[in-house]
Amino acid sequence: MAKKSSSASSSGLGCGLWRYLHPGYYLKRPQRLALVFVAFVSLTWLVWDRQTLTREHQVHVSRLYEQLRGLQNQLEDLKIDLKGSGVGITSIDKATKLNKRNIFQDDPLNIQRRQKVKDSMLHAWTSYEKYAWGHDELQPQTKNGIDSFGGLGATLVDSLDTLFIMGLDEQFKRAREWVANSLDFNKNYDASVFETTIRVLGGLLSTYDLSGDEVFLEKARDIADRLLPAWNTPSGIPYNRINLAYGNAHNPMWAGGNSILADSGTEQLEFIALSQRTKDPKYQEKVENVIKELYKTFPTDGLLPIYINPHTGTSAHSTITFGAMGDSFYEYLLKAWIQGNKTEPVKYYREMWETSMKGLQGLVRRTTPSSFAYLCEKTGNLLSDKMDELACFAPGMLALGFFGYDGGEAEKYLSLAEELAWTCYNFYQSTTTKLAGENYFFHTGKDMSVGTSWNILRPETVESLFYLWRFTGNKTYQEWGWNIFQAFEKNSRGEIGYVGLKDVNTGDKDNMMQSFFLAETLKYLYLLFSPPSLISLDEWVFNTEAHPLRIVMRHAHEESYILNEQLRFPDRFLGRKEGRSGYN
Ligand code: DMJ
Repeated sequence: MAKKSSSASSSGLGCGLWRYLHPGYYLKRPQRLALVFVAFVSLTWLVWDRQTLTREHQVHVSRLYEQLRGLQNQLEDLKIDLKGSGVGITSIDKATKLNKRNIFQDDPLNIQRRQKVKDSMLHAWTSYEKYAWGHDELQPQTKNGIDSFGGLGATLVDSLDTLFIMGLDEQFKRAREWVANSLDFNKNYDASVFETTIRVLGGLLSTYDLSGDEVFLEKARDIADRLLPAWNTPSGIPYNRINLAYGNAHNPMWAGGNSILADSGTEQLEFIALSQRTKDPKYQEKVENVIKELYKTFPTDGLLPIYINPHTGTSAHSTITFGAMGDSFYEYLLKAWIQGNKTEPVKYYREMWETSMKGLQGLVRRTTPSSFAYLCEKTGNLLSDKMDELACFAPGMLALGFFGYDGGEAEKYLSLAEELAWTCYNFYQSTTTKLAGENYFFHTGKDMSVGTSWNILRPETVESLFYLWRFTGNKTYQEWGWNIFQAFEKNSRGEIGYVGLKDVNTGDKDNMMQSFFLAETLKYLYLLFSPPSLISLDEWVFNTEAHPLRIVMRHAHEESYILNEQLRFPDRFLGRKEGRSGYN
């Protein structure tokens, strides 16, 4: 009986429910139709609102995460200071304290992974030491050194701070001796002002900031003085090549006499840092003048073509891109603002950067079928669906800059940063070797396809993963970085050093270990698996070659600097130890 009655009632209920789905039911009852409509609209709004809330929540969490890290650091500093004011504290006590601070958020998997990255650095460095010592770069297949930058020991100088940060002391000492005794800039060689600045000057200044060893500052001043005449042009926009021995400067023929945007607008951090540390304003004046000159004709979308006429200071008809020849100009607008402590005298950098970011949004398109966001290039009014791997620094830049925005804007830029990072990661994932090609094209219905097929050990994607992990705390970025690292290990590591690939699908190898592999790729990977207090982004700003420069006080009402000794070198021994102890 019970069974029968239950089945009858359920079929009755089925019928009853079914009539609510029939359109005829509502046509006869307009009030109920209105009710259903209102319910539908409210539900849609609720779901949409939940998504917005989730994103807002993510931004709040990121901000809180940053604040928490800052407070943890301050607390540990206070503990160190308190103990330091007592009697008999040793440097080792202090270092132990610092290591405790650095253990924050550390875990065994990270320790293991950074040890692997450190092993790779050791392998790359040892090969360089053995076969290319003092030369600019190692050619691993032919086992020799090559002077692609005029014989300035580019790999050695580019690697100094990585060795220091990883605690490779013996290697660092030997490199330091070479800098002190053998590094000679008096070369009859037409050097690239940009490459020499970001690799050599940047490397020396960073190592000075980390170690406090004056030899690096002396060498930094020497090379900067040799580069400085490049800015003596009618507009102040520098020529991009200069003879290091004789000081005559010019632009490369292939650029039609023009200066290149990235080459002309990526010296601010290094030259400002040098002025701060030497208290000689001449370096800073030259490079800030470039930005002031560009400001005069800065377009409303903040996007500049890659060629500038050094005589008039105006743009020549050419491509707009966040890839080759444009990239780091935009990066330095943001970073000069950070380097200047985000104060009044550097506000215009941030304003220009924010204008450019509006322009960047206008270049964003999405692929079909998978909706990967990418950055187009633009010539005149024509957009081309092409993106360089070099432009994969942009997600990191957006993550670094999003804190300066309020509410909705911040969410928008963080979200864009995450989307672009996903695309860049897929540049890697979509090839046979799992290493990215040099650039990509996006055709309707086909998502992404490799254009130029080589991979030369570039760092941009892991750089962005580093920033995104630092700002969101999302471990997915560590996983992606680890996968990329493993692909380098599998395809690029040889018996001697690391090489690039001629083709990311066939795996054919080239014969060059680029200096930025040691300066940037391995450093960002190491930091990706280290506690965030190692080279804290509150205290350091990375130049475009991943050389961390210490942020120094800049005062609103004067253009000279007060070098806050405490800020610069909280403790020489500690400064040295901070990067070393506890990190394997
Ligand atoms: C590096 O020298 C720098 O990161 C520069 O800004 C761009 N190119 C290389 C690395 O790919």
